[in-house]
Amino acid sequence: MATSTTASRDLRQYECGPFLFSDRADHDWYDRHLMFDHVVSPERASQRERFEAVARSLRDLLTQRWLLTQQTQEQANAKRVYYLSMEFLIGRSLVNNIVNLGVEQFVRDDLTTDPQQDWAAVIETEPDAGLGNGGLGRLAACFVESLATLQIPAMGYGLRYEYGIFRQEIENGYQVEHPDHWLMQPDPWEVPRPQETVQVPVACSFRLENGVIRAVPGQASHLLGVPYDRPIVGYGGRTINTLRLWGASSPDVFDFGEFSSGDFVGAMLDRLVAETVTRVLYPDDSTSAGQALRFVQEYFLVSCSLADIVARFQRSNDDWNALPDKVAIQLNDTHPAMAVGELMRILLDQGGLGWDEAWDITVRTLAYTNHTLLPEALEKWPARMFELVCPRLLEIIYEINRRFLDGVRELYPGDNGRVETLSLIEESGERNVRMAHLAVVGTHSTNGVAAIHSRLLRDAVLPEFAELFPDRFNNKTNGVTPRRWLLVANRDLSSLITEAIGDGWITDMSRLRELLPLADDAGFRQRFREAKRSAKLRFADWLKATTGQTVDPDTIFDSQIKRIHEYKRQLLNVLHVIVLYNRLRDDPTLQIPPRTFFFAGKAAPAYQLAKLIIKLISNVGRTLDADPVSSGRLNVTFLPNYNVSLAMQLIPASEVSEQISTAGYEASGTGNMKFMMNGALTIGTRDGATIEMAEEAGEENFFLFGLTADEVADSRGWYSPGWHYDHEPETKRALDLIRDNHFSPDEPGIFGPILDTLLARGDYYMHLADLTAYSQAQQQVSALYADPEAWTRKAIINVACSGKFSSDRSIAEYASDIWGAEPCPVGD
Ligand code: 26W
Repeated sequence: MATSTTASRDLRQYECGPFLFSDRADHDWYDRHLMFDHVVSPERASQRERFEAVARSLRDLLTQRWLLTQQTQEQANAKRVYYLSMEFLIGRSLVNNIVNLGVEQFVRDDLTTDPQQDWAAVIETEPDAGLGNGGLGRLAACFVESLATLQIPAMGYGLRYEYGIFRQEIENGYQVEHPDHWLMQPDPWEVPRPQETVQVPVACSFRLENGVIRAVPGQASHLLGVPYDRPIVGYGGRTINTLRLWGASSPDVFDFGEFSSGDFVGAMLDRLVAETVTRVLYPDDSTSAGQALRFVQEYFLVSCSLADIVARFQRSNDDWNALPDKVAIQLNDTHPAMAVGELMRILLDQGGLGWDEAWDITVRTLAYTNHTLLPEALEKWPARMFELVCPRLLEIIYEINRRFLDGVRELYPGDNGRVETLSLIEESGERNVRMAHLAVVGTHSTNGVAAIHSRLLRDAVLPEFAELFPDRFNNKTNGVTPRRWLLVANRDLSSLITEAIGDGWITDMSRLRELLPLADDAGFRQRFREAKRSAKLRFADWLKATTGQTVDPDTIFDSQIKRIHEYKRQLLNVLHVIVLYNRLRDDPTLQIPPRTFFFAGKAAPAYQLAKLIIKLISNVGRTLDADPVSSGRLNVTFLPNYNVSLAMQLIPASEVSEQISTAGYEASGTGNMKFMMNGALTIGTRDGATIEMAEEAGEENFFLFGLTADEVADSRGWYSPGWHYDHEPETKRALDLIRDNHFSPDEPGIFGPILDTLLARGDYYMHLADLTAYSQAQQQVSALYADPEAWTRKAIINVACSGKFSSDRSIAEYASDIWGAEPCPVGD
């Protein structure tokens, strides 16, 4: 540890990027935080306290730059991008901020100098900010990082959930959910800004009845949105943008009347109820359950963010017509789509504009990204919820719809079917607002997240809208930030790359193509293998230390890590494992390269079948472990509590990446990209961005298999899983082994619902249709692995061709095609 007796260092000796160091910007920041923030003597401080002290020192270090960014952007009155998202799956921030600030050496020499300290353990005490479910939330986090790296004036807006995505434990093979109280200890990155609190009008009031909160009509009130700002450090530390998360509160701390009459609890109730709005993230990935609290959350995000955006705009502009030139608002899926109605409300009711002018401004300011084609995920909200909470928005939405449908009738006279299809309102049964329709009509851009997804969105899901607004539909293939997912996560590989081609790739991933010739260099291949080996060893150590699980680094590391969902087909993966197991049981001398199949992912708490799939994976793992014929040769490991930090450990260590969704159902995938840039080979279907990855690297460097999206759609009418069961002996034997309780001797029959889905209920996601092709592709994987030189060559080619999948590329495309936003460099 640095002590205050250490001679003051000349900071200019460090390459600290463009920092404005004050005279005292050295080690005693850390000492001071350690001692004074918690009033603890440094030698007795806990690892958590050490983490906080390092983090607070870094925040001190970046503060001036953060302020300078705000000043510069405001003075330039540059066009700003606002990214509205119900989810930001941030993960940990400490190491990423150190790296992006470029202050590693400074931290090592001046902050964390105590050789007695286990700094790796200190890093591990930072909780993952798990404010998201999966791909959509992680994409938002990668995007704000790229926006800052590209120096684009931008802000992320989200909710400050007190409880993030649940912590998953596995007990006897079953998922058990525990609350994730990540804010239990103060978060050193966030800056509360109570003075910038905004009011959110609500037309109802909330009551606690029998332990549940109910919205009751009448008695209009308002909620308060308190901003909590987090620095988003761009690589190089030049631009530091802001992620603003809203926490809900109520105007009155408590009712003094009730308080003095002795009803202490009643006096606190309003506040308790209000704070409930941002208490917990909905853990439902890809099904819209239609709960009232979720509706209020979405309204709350939109209302707070637009009030803030408009206030910022008005600080430097006085003409509403300039809004689309100064402000671009991106809606991350339909979750914030109420912004269409809310911006109209502001322009009409606050700005006093006429309808046509307000509408033109609204459409030109907003843009919408779709992230899924699953029908059950397309949001619809009952008109009665709008009525209750924000009736003015409903009025405006009805008026938007009336005008829109008048236009449709004019274009297609007499075509009532079309009018019904296009309407923003679903009239059959309960009246619902179709949020995707609202988003397409009320914005100037609708984009999908991979080429195939954008095509299906246009041609299969919303063809009538595409016909009306052909220019609005476009594609922006997803990307991931190479800083977190390669530079930080994989030190071995990233230093090898930098040694070979310099460090330009960190901000220009297309430069990775310079690695291509090295695929044919035996010396480089050797070093590449060593890097992978060391990542595998590191992962094994980390796993042992964190969960106690042991893994054998001499096996192939094969990973499928993502939310558990039928369309992602974790079941297909297990079925193949069972096929291999049967082969070994038939012939124990069979040569199969030993493999560890890693699974990790959370199931939505209400998604029973997904939870049963976790149980099957766990039980198969246990059975194979106990059977001498498979033990040590086929390992199946379910890693509990999948999160960003686990992904950062496992992806660099993985050799095979499983991307095996039913074609047409995975909008893009982003995990697939992370594996590719870390030198794993992909076994996958022609789905999402995997198609584009194979295009970049060449199909000969991929293991593609199975039905295409068109084939899946075409066979919907006649597909029969029973046929595969009857005609493919390995398929039959795998299913029979499950049915015969081989994997569930103590709980006979538990996997019945899985067999029913596959055989009795038509196998909607076509596992059996693809199982044979998948097994063959897996055989090619095994065969290639037996030839390390050929394997490594393909792995290097994959890394070299992964540049397209940087979120810098995605963001540059959004900026030029959708936002019309440009970098605003922050000077020294
Ligand atoms: C309202 C319930 C709900 C919640 C979340 C519906 C839908 C969602 C998301 C759209 C699910 C999601 O995360 N989609 C994923 O988005 C990623 C980023 O674009 C894609 O890479 C994934 O393919 C897509 O599944």
